[in-house]
Amino acid sequence: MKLGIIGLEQSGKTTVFNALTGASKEVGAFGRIEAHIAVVKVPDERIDWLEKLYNPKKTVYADIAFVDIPGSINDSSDARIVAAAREVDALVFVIRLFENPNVLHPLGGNDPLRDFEQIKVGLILADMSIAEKRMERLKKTIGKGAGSEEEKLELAALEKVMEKLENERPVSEAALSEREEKAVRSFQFLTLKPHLTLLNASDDALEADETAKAVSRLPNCMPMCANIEMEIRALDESDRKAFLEALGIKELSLNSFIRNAYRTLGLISFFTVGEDEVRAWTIREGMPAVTAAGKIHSDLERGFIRAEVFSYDDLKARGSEREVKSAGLFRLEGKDYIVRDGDILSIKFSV
Ligand SMILES: Nc1nc2c(ncn2[C@@H]2O[C@H](COP(=O)(O)OP(=O)(O)OP(=O)(O)O)[C@@H](O)[C@H]2O)c(=O)[nH]1
Ligand SMILES: [Mg+2]
Repeated sequence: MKLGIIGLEQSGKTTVFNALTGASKEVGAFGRIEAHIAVVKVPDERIDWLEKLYNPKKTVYADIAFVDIPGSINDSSDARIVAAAREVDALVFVIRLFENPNVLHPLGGNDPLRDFEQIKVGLILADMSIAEKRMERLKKTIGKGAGSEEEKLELAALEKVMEKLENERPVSEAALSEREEKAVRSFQFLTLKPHLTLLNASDDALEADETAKAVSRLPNCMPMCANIEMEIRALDESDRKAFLEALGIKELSLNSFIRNAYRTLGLISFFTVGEDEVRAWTIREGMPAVTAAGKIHSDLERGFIRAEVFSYDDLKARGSEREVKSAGLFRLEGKDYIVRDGDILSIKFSV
């Protein structure tokens, strides 16, 4: 899972990136167009427990890659910004609510709802520009009588997409058929991506009414105080606790952010276990076993025979695989079985 951090200029994107990942990229580097990437492990008590049970050579947690996309997504003059945003699975809007007289707000002053709308406009314009260019080419080809059936389908899909965008609506509302959706998938429209919002507030404003009001009006939003968290992340583990306590902060935002992201993006984890490796895999809810198998290796998807499944909860309650089996809680499932959160899978395949 790759999350792209976007927003207006100087809203604290790089600060949020450092705070969440523990990186130490330069902040306040206005005008520097360089994306950063960092991977964080997704904490999961279930993996901790499985590790103790199986004592594997290797334990692998699920991970999330954060991409810090510099500048403003509304700055269509820089194609690199939009290109970086296209490559992620979901977007994190960073919206400024911190007070800092030394940092100019590009739109004059703090107004989270306005900034949120502004970011959405930026995404819509970026998508329109892509769709327009492609439609022009397709129309030329088809006009000459040279268009294939696929190209005609693609054009029809893009017309649906454009109709939404022109009405300032996201591509996600275009109600494309499965074939149409496939025909335009490669454009990676930004307004098709799910998004979360992080409100970057001053440390004394986390509990303020203004903050609570903004959080309640923005979708999938949580507040954080990015520059304090960034400083705390940079401390030794032992100093960290004392600082958090002194500031009255329960925990750093990363864990609750991840929980929020899993919920909002409809993500779940399944596990593979054994003496060699205990590992968590993140997938979207509703994924059939055969596709989930493909996350592990493409051969497992191609040569899928069946999945052997039991649940983490049953294993934890019974204490061993043998007990799970003798209780009849061990199942054989086919390709179409919808994988559930906490399933422990073993894929039988032949290629
Ligand atoms: N007081 C205060 N200042 C902050 C906070 N977050 C960021 N800043 C300051 O705002 C400025 C911009 O922060 P960055 O994290 O570089 O912002 P950005 O969105 O990455 O900026 P660009 O990538 O250049 O668009 C820096 O001077 C930060 O120190 C905050 O929570 N409180
Ligand atoms: Mg930055």
